[in-house]
Amino acid sequence: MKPDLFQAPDYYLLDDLLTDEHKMVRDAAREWVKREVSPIIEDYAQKAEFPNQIINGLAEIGAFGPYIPEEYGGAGLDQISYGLIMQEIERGDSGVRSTASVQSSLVMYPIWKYGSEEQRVKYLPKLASGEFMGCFGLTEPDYGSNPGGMITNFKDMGDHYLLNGAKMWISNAPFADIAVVWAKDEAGRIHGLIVERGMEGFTTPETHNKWSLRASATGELIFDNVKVPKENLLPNKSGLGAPLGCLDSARYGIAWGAIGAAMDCYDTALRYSKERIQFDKPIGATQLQQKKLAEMITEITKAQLLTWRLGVLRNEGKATSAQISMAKRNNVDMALTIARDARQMLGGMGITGEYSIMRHMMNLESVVTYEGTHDIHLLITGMDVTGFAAFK
Ligand code: TGC
Ligand code: FAD
Repeated sequence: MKPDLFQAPDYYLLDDLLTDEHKMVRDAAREWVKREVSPIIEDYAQKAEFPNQIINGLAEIGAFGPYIPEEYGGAGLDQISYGLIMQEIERGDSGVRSTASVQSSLVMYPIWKYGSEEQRVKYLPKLASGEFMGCFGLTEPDYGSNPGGMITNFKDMGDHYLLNGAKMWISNAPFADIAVVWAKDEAGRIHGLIVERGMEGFTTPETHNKWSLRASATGELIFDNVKVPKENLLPNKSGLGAPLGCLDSARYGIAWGAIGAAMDCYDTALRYSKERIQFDKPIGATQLQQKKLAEMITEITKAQLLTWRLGVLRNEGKATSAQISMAKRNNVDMALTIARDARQMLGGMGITGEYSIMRHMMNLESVVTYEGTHDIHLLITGMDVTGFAAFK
């Protein structure tokens, strides 16, 4: 793979909107990605392997629980710093950002928000340091966009719960030490349970042959009469709103992350367009290639503004789920369009692992699907503005 020459586009001088702390956190993540992720990620994606050796580094740049209070081992940062870290990591690879998103927003967040004090103290510091890795089980084979229909369930056996069912498409599952699993009680109400690797009847087979997110490990969670201790139930929130609340935090991170992938594709295509000569002039001097670049930088700038504003609203506790949904949908769609155009601009070279673009493009096909598909997010905005839930 070519050396990482990334230069971040900032067309509207948005750095002026960031505090010194934001820039420090962002620059540390950017440097780490250049040093530790860019040189190895293409090989790991080609091998379809998660690079375990980057776990400590992810913890050191604050990617595990950026906004979790320091008393629980988190970085205690604000929402814009969290977003900037996700942007930089996904600039390297969406699969690496997936690992960080799941750990922070789908495992640490529910334990922090819905867990008991004992659960927070037991799990959060180990998750923040990367000593424990976690995964989040919501999706099932027959219930993806409609998780409320889930059939995974648990029964109260007096001194423990008995968990049965299966989850599918679970990021980090093959190596996770713990899983935050969403399951129905006997009354049909959804609760979160912390299931630990090693519990009898709990297995995590890996999902193979993905063309997307190849550097991220994906698997199933199978529960065959798993005895879960009663103290592992998250006591402070139940109902579908509990897992969906975690998704708000993760979708917000993805909205920033997608900008990172888009920036990398734009920057690569811009550089290539100045160097690649056809018909005796750089392809960047042709109108059609300039149109692509002009549209890319315009869309990246709009997404940066949207996301920065959303971060301010999140910091003020005012962002709605529908606003987060809009940013996730818009920015991933934007990044996917840019990746496809940038790939074309590199001609044949665009399909090789010499450049990051094809990998980003294939990764984004998962990002546009997980955490709510593009169409489900359109319907969430549609419901928000009309009051009618068209997916029912
Ligand atoms: P609905 O009746 O609308 O809502 C049920 C309850 O949930 C509340 N709620 C939310 N709460 C917090 N945050 C949100 N975003 C919320 N959205 C809804 C709602 O107020 C209600 O509460 P209550 O108290 O009235 O009961 O639910 P529905 O069944 O009609 O479904 C709504 C729909 C379709 C929008 C929802 O199910 C949905 O978002 N579906 C998409 C599923 C999804 O995103 N799955 C993601 C799985 S995790 C994943 O992909 C991780 S990938 C990670 C990685 O690798 O990076
Ligand atoms: P379906 O729900 O079957 O949807 C199929 C199509 O139908 C989509 O285009 C959808 O938009 C459309 N559709 C569905 N309902 C409607 C409707 N009412 N109106 C119009 N169109 C509709 N899940 C987890 O719980 N944890 C994870 O860590 C996780 N990681 C993932 C990692 C990867 C690589 C992938 C690919 C997925 C991951 N997921 C995870 C699952 C992901 O959230 C689901 O794939 C996603 O929510 C969509 O569900 P589905 O695949 O079952 O598609």
